[in-house]
Amino acid sequence: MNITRRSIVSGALKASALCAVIGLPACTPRLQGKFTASDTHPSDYPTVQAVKQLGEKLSARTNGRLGLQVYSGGQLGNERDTLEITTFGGIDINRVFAAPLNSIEPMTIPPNLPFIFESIPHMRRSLDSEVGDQILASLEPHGLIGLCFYDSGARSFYNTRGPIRTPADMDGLKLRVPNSDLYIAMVNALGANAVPIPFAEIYQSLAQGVIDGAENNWPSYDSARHYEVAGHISLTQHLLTPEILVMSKVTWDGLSSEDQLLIRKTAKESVPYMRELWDEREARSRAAVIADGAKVNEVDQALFSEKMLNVWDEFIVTAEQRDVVEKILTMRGEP
Ligand code: GTR
Repeated sequence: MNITRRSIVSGALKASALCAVIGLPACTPRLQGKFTASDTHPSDYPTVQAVKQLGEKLSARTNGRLGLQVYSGGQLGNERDTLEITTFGGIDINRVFAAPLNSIEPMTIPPNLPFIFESIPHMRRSLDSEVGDQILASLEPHGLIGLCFYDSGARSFYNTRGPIRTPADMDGLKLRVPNSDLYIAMVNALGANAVPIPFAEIYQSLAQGVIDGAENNWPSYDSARHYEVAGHISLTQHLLTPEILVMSKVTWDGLSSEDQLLIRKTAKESVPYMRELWDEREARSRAAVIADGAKVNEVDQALFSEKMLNVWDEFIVTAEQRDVVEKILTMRGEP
């Protein structure tokens, strides 16, 4: 469906007004017909590399008519703010973690449930199935076109104080979580105090003692240098939640159906490439932080899941969410 010039302009206007209000450098004018793409990670991170390659492919396939200008390192703002700007059309493409979408669309809750995926292959085959398409499609009424999922590995807790072996070791710890009520409930259920702050503020908050710890995957722990200030990482691996690549519906509606198809297809094609980059980077980051002195300890996951599983009932409330959760659970145990 094509949308009128006026609605594109009004989308852009709303976006720039919003940027001005929240003081973001976003809403950059589109450079030489290129879409703007946002990512909180630095340019060598697998998500950014995958989106860059997606842009190159789009450009090659359209003789340079389509392309991407990737703003990495959180240049356009934190994920919550950039998502809002994306819905207004001020940013065209946004690679975000699935958690900040929780408050926008309840169908993004299932892949954020603790311990729902039993392994990386289980997570990948669930998101590659119709379940993944159902979750991606659920974003459209919110002004976002879900293009694909990227890997984000396993998230574990790390902190400045010492090894976490049982939930009792988390008692009273101030732990940073992404902006999602589910994450707040999950961490509070373990006896810690959840503190939602943007990703870019974690390092400083750890260094200043505003928080005692956080949770994330090996590449983020490494690349944002959190291991320098929170040197104990405890392998709870409580989440295998993915990243999501979204496009602004304002931008999308201004494209021909051929271009829409090309973008969807090229985005899906970038997934295996991203996974290759991810697997390599995860191993490299793990080795690097250990070599730099991070102390790693294993945990008995059952002690953590026992406390965290109650959040499933609290956050899975609609029939559609239940359907997705059931489908994911039936995909367990396959090779
Ligand atoms: C990372 C994810 C980021 C960001 C971050 C967080 O794993 O790639 O997009 O959301 O986690 O914890 O906020």
